[in-house]
Order: sequence, then structure tokens, then C-alpha cells
Amino acid sequence: MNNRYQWAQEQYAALGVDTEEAIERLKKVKISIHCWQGDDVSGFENSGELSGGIAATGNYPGKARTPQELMDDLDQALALIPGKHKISLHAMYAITGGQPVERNELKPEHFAPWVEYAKQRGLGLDFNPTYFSHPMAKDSLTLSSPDEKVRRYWIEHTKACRTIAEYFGKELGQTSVNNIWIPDGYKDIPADRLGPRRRLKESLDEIFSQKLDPNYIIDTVESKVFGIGLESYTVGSHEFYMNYAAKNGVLCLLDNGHFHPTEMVSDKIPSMLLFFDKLALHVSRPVRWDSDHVVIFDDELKEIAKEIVRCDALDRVLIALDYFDASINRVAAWVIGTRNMQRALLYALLQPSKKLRDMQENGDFTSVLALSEELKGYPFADVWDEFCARCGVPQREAWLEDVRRYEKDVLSKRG
Ligand code: RNT
Ligand code: ZN
Repeated sequence: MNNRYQWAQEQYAALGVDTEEAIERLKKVKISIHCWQGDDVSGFENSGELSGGIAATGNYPGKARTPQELMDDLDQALALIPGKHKISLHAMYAITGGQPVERNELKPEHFAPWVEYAKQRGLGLDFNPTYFSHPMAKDSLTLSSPDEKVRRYWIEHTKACRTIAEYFGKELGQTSVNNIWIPDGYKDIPADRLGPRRRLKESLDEIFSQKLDPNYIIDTVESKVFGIGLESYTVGSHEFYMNYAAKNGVLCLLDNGHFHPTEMVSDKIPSMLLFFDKLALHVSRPVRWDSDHVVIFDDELKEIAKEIVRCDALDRVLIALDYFDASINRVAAWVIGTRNMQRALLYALLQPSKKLRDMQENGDFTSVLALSEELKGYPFADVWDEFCARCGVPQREAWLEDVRRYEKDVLSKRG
């Protein structure tokens, strides 16, 4: 324990905040780290272009091209991230030994090496069916397609994926989140907004008619407001999924890039928690649009973290990351975003939440504003450094040296 930490501990104690408790609570929080930052959402199918209205821009050298490379890169990132976490996989990361396997025929065995990887490291696994970068995603329509063959294909794919997520849950002894996000939408104003949504509803009804053990799998549905080339209409809108989830016992997943720019996910968290047992998040950073920039320690991230903590919902909000920046070192991108998510949670855990709430209840908004602003100058960074030290990872920017070494020794040698 260093002097700076002891001094910080005293400062927070004077506010009634226990830094030791904050550190212990943060240690238990698992972040679901998205594998797709490692290869610009390419996957292992050699499918060519990324489709579905999402885009990874940049061509920083050294992206992972094989399962082994992706696992190695994840290992390097995990070594610099405090705590034990989960890895979020997409179906396109199946390991099929060079044999092409149709997505509607994917089986647990195609993910056995990932399970082995996770087991050896004590990690959990989450899952996502992949409805993009595939010829059957005809005209960017999948579960809502008017073409019955297409719709069937994606229903079968989703069923296959739920079985795989259930297998993750069983094998790893940690519930696996299976998140459905489809790209379906239209570039221009549709003539029929109802039909596609009715078809999506019917597809989901069929998918969820198969009951799986909630100890192993949690189903989530991710809404969106627009995609590139799909600007005018999104079938799976927020209203659609929020109502669907509420009536069908599945959970919503809110991606903070998927709302209008002045609409904040932080504000939605308490409302969702009043009506749902759990809530899932894709924490991202939209810059003017759903750009999926690396998560930074900005106001909205802090606000999201504060809501999770104030609602006493660290075990009810399933935090996953979702961004993909191909213009910087991809291992660094993982480390920066994940550490920032944890940093924001620590910042929130160090707030005198009860004191602030009492002030609000008493109508003392002057004190709420004054204290909230002064808290920004409290020595929370010293508590963060202590947390990193106790978790055995480098403090401050020292981690970047490791990434640079890895870049020189490994990444720069990739063709
Ligand atoms: C797309 C969604 C979705 C994807 C990943 C790759 O807008 O956010 O979650 O980013 O599934
Ligand atoms: Zn997302």
C-alpha cells in the first residue's frame, strides 16, 4: 500500500466512502470483452466484406487472421486488464478446421477450442449469432425477410446459436448471454413498416419457443435506430424489442451507439431495472453516429457507471463492450476500453451516493451540484492505481510498453 493510496483513502473516508469496499466490489465485476475488436469484425469464414450496415475503418497492421492469433492477442490484452472477465464471441468465429460449415448447421463442437481456451483461463463466454457478412443476409434482411427460405435459414441459425450458448454455460459454470442483433432495415422510407416487424416477431416466437435452462443461457435482444445504407427504417427498433422482451421473458440489450445522439442510455438504466430482472449493455462510443470508437472515460461512461452503482445493480446489469477501431493497435484498443469501463465503475463506487441522494430529497440542489463537481477532483486515480497493483497489472500507462513489445515481436511480423 503506498502513501498516495492511504491519503486518498482518508479523503474518501471523510466523505463516508470506504475505498477498500469499492476495490473489493470492483474486483467481482465481469466485463464481457468482445472478440471482434481483434480482427475488425472479420471472423474465420473468409466471408470477405463486412456487411449489415456496420463498418470498421482503418488498416493498422497486425490484425489477427486465425483463431490462434486472436487468442494470443486476447491473452496479451487480458494480461493488462485487472480482474477476471468474459469473452464475447460471434458465430462467425467458429473453429471448423478449415471446413466451411453453414451457419444454420453450427454445433457446440465448432466452439470447443474456445471453451478450452476459456476453461484454462477461468473466463466466461458470451455469444452472438452472426446475421451479417453472409450471402443469405439478402438485401440486409434476415429474421424479418419476406423470403421464407431466408427467414428459415436465420431462424435455424439462431436456434443453433442458442444451443451453443447453453453449452458454454454448462461447460464453464457461468451463464452465457446470447445476444440477437439483426441488421434488417431499409435505406429509404418503406411502404410497409408493420409487415417486417410482424415477421420478426414470428421468428422470435419460434426461436424462443424452445425453452432452455436459464442457469446456462440468458437471451437478449439488441435494438438499433439506423445502419449505413439502412438509414430510414430499422425493423428491430427500441420500442419493438422493449415490448417484445417485456412480454416474452427475454432481456433488452442497449447499445449506446443505437439511439439518437442526445438520447442517453444512462438515463434508461433505472427505468429498465424497475421492470426487468436484468439489463444488458453494449458499451460503445458513438462519435456523431454509431461509429463504434474505443470507449473512453467520458461523461456518458461515468454516468452509465453511476447509474449501475446507484441502482445497486452491479449483478443485474450485464456489461459488454462493443467497438471496433482498425486505425490503432487492436490490443491497445481492448486494454483502453476495458480499463476505462472498470475505471468508470470505480469512479462511481467512490461517490457518496447516499449523501447526494439525501441532498436531492431535501431539495438541496446547490449542494448536489457543488459536491458532484468537487468529487471530480478527488484522488480517485490513486485508488485506481492501487486496484491495478493489487490485481497484478501495470499501473497507469506502463501497460503500453508491453503492448509495444508485443507489437514488435508478434504483430509486426504478420503479413
Ligand atoms: C451493430 C451492433 C452489434 C455489432 C456486433 C458486431 O450495430 O452494435 O452488436 O456491433 O454484433
Ligand atoms: Zn452492439
